[in-house]
Parts: sequence; structure tokens; C-alpha cells
Amino acid sequence: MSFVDEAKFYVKGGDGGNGCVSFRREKYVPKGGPNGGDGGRGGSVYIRATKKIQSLIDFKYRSHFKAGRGGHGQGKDKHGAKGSSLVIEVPTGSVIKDVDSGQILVDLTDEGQEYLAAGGGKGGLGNTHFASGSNRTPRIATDGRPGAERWLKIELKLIADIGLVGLPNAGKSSLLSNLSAANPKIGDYPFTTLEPQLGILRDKYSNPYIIADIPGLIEDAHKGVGLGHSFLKHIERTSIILHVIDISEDDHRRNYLVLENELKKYKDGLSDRVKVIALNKTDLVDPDMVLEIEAEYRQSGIEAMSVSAWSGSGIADIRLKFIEIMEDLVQDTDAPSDVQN
Ligand SMILES: Nc1nc2c(ncn2[C@@H]2O[C@H](COP(=O)(O)OP(=O)(O)OP(=O)(O)O)[C@@H](O)[C@H]2O)c(=O)[nH]1
Ligand SMILES: [Mg+2]
Repeated sequence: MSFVDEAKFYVKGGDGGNGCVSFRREKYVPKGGPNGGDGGRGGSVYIRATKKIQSLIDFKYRSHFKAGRGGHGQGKDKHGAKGSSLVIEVPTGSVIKDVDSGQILVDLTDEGQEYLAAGGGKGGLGNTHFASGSNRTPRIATDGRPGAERWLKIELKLIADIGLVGLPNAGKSSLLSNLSAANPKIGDYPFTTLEPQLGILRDKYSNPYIIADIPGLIEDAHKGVGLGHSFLKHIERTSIILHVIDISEDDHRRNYLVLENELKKYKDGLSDRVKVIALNKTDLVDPDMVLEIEAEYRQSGIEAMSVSAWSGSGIADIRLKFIEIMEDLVQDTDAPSDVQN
């Protein structure tokens, strides 16, 4: 499932430097000609797409971006220095809009793609440009032009990283509310969740991972039973699937198989995604039994973690597990491009 993260920011190109009025001073030459240099052009602000950045979090800390102004011209035909340009790196996939008109200015789909967000102002002309036959000592120079400025809006479509699936009442929404700041509806009846819900889990660097909670699935959901299985499209592209099981239910082992079968029926690939099983509601089960159940799953090579969305036990471990998996995945996707470079 995707949702849009957005931020507003201000860009300003550097002002151009002013042209200079100056005359040559030479011994024995009473009236030297003009030698005022031109002002330098202001620097520009560019926006560049990069895969190194995945979120708009940087815009929380900085919303004003100004390029350097051009230097003023000086005597002896010295031109002002160019202002330094500025490049704002944003995640590939960002869309830049003009705040006032709402119009899309650019869709930064490609790695390294650049957009001129605010051009620098032209430098002013020094007085050498104004000399003529009738005016050999021009006292005119022009000022630099101001750099362009505007407010922009950046939007980034995010795809959920972690998808929660399970039978109705398993505790998916309860887990979402524990793992993120989201506040989904929780109820002791099936099909409390009718629409996908999103939450953001943050690691210690504030990197966001998006969790999607979807309505419960029941046996034969693929045939349209219950709410059907079309909600699975929202988690089709997540990196991790968290399968939530209520282990206080007598037939939790069967429930596990029922749900896995529904995942497979939706799409073969879904059942072999990185999967973590949350054995939920441990507070309702004898602790020795919890260990036994956990061991059973692990023996079959399944990553099973005991939690209680009610008491909060095991939540910290599950959060760490997600972050560990996500970091590994990011490193894996980074590796090939490092080799190419
Ligand atoms: N005792 C106990 N109750 C829990 C736990 N987790 C969830 N519950 C309860 O189980 C019920 C269902 O929780 P939800 O989070 O709404 O379950 P869900 O999987 O989102 O359900 P649907 O949206 O209907 O698919 C609620 O009454 C919760 O309070 C737990 O760890 N322990
Ligand atoms: Mg729910």
C-alpha cells in the first residue's frame, strides 16, 4: 500500500553581484578609461534525485535553501566571483510541485536526475560596457538581478515495508498500535478493521518504516468469503509480512495453515516473502506452553516471535527484528550498485 509523505520548502537563487564604476589611474594619464568589472552571477539551487535517501525527514530540520550571491565587480576589470550553487538531494521518486499553483514541476523518477529549482540572478554590468564616443567616462554600472525564489512542495509516494496479515481478531490492529503511533480501531469481534490502516515505525536514526494493517482474512477468502482477499494487494509489495496468530485459540495450528493457504491462493510469491510469525496473546497462555509453541514453529524453520499486544511483552523484540531485516534488505539492494560504480 502506498501513501504520500510531503514537505514544503523555500528555495532562493543567489542575487547577482553589482557591476562596478571605476577608471584607470595611471601616472601621466589624467583621465583613464573605464575599468569597472561585471558582477558575478548568483548561484542556483538544484534538486537532485538519489536512492541514498529514502525519506523526507531532512526537510523537518531544514526548510530554507539559498544559493550564494555573486561577488560585486571591482576596478581593474575584475569581475565578481560566481555565487556557489546548492544541490538538495531528495529520494528518487519524489514529485516537486509549486506551492502556489499546485502544479507538478517535475517528477524525479531517475537516479541522478536534476531540476533547476531557483536560478541565480545575472551579474550587473561594469561601466566599461557603457563607454562610447560621446561618453568616455561613463559613471553608469548596473546592479545584479535578484535570484529566483519560490516555495516548493515535495511529495514522496511510500510503499509499506511491513504488512500485517491474520485471521480476524488475531490482534493485528493491536500490534500496529503498539509498534507505531497509529491509533486504529480495535474490537473483540471479527472484522473490526474494514480499511487498510498505516503506522510508522522509526529506528533510532528516525528512519521510517511503514506498517500496513489490513482487514482479517478467513478460510476461502480467495472465493470471496468474509471480506474477500483483495486487500492483499496493499501488502503485495511490502518487504516483510507479519503473520499474526492468536495462540490462545485451540486450533491455532490449523489457523496458521488456513492463512498461509490463503496467501498462496492470492499469489504464489506472497507466501515466500520474508515472513515473521507473531504468536500473539501470550498473556492468555501458560508460559511453558508459549515456549513449546514457539519451539515448534522454529523447528520448522519459521521465524516465530511470542508477543502480547495486551501487555506489551515481546513488542520491543519484534520492533528490533523488523529494523534488522529492513537494514539487511537495504544493504543487499545497495551492494550491486556499489560494484558498478
Ligand atoms: N488478552 C489479549 N487480548 C488481545 C491481545 N491482542 C489483541 N487482543 C484483543 O483481541 C481483540 C482483537 O484485536 P484486534 O487488534 O482488533 O484484532 P485484529 O486482528 O485487528 O482484528 P480484525 O480487524 O477484526 O481482523 C481485541 O479485543 C483486543 O483487545 C493480546 O495480546 N492479549
Ligand atoms: Mg484490525
